[in-house]
Amino acid sequence: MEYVIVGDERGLFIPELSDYPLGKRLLRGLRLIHTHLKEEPLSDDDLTDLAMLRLDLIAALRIAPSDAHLAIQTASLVPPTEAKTPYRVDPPQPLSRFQMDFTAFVTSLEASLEKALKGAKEVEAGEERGILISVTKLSHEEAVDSIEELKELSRTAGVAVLDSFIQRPRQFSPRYLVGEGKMREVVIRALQLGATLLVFDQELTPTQIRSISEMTELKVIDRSQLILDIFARRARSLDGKVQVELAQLKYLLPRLTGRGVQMSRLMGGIGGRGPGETKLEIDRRRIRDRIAKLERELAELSHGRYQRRQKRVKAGLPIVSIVGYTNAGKSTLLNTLTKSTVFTENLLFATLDTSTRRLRFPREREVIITDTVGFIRSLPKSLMGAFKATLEELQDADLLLHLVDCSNPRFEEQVTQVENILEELELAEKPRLLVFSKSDLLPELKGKDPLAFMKVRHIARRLGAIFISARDEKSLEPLLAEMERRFWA
Ligand SMILES: Nc1nc2c(ncn2[C@@H]2O[C@H](COP(=O)(O)OP(=O)(O)OP(=O)(O)O)[C@@H](O)[C@H]2O)c(=O)[nH]1
Ligand SMILES: [Mg+2]
Repeated sequence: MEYVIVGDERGLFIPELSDYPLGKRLLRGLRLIHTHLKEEPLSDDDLTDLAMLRLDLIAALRIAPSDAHLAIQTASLVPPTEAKTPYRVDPPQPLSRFQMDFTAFVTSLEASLEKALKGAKEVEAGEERGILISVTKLSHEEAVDSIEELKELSRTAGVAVLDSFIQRPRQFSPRYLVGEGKMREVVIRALQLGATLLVFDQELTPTQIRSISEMTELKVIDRSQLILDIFARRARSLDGKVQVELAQLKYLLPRLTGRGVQMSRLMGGIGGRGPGETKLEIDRRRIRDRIAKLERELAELSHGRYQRRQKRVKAGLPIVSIVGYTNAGKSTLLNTLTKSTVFTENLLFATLDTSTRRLRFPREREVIITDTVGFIRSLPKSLMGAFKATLEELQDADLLLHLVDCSNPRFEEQVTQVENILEELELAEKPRLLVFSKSDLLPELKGKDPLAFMKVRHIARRLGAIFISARDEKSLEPLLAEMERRFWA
């Protein structure tokens, strides 16, 4: 007997079961046995508790007022493949005849739940398992696009995606974004699939984070936190680290409720990264102090950055900056152009720090070329603020190369997003060259989806884009010729 709970005729209040954390286990390790006074069967609330708390078993003892006999009714969870509902409800029977070898029962239930999971998705040990949720008024197509990108972000952050839901409610709920019933459904499904994490495609308000985390022990994060988490993993330079920690703390501050559990869940980020375990106990004031300190550090760092910029400007060489959506191939282009080895990867946000190289043209001509952090839709405001310093370098550019991965099915939307962000950064007036890269993938696209291929060609012509393949030096000639023409013709 672990807990004795006294309820009233309306129901029970089940305490936080923090001694029995679910973590990656599929069942709680607890049975709930309770009384029903009016001979009523297991209620919807009972079954919701069973599913939300992942109890091993729920039982109602029914006292019939007419006679003194006790009846018992039990219900337990079932593997997701077996039925529509996540549970099985047994018929009531007299307690005197009730027999159950519970150990055998729960062992076999656990085994069948495990088995159903294994069949569904290979997940590496230790990996976070996420359910993605988009609650939006966008069209279905746009919502799918956005959640596809969220999948990419999850992959980059090392989260295995188990399932995704798109909800398009007529009205947003201020508490849960969707209605409470729907939210419960999603949580139950998540638990059924053995998820450890809910990832929302929309930015959650502090209230929403709080009420959703109160409903479930699953970690709850949103798109912005996911991006911040990726940045935190990838920051290498001191500059980058300071900027990311600053953005994380600023994001966190209004979302702290003062409750230890929640705070640790928020601070933990994915797999407990983020600002770090040791800081879990710090309160708001200390976070504010930390923010102030980081801001001072950043100001000092920006002095160094300013001097480097001055040097570059003084050199009097034209400055070309490569901008574009994340994963467009910006770093690859810089590498091929200047035979360098900036880190590239087929994941989002491979680059966080600016790299600068010299690019030689014939006749002793030179330009300075810089590669920087990629853009993405719904870039968190706090991150944008934090990276203002890095992005400021774009102000010095004489020419922006807007690089587009034209093999990406969402390239058109990505062009628009980049244009919008450039506008926000007040860079819309800068001379620009639109460059469609990864053109080596187009023949394959033409075979697979001729219509999509024609669309790429059509849009490139309409916008006056130059085709290149950043991996293939030869293909860069038209681009180099155009740059020469812009600077020296
Ligand atoms: N097929 C093909 N792949 C490319 C080309 N250019 C880049 N890639 C690949 O695309 C992926 C992303 O390249 P990166 O150069 O890291 O892209 P980026 O724009 O710097 O990305 P972030 O720094 O993450 O914003 C890598 O796997 C590259 O190898 C190309 O022209 N053709
Ligand atoms: Mg890069």
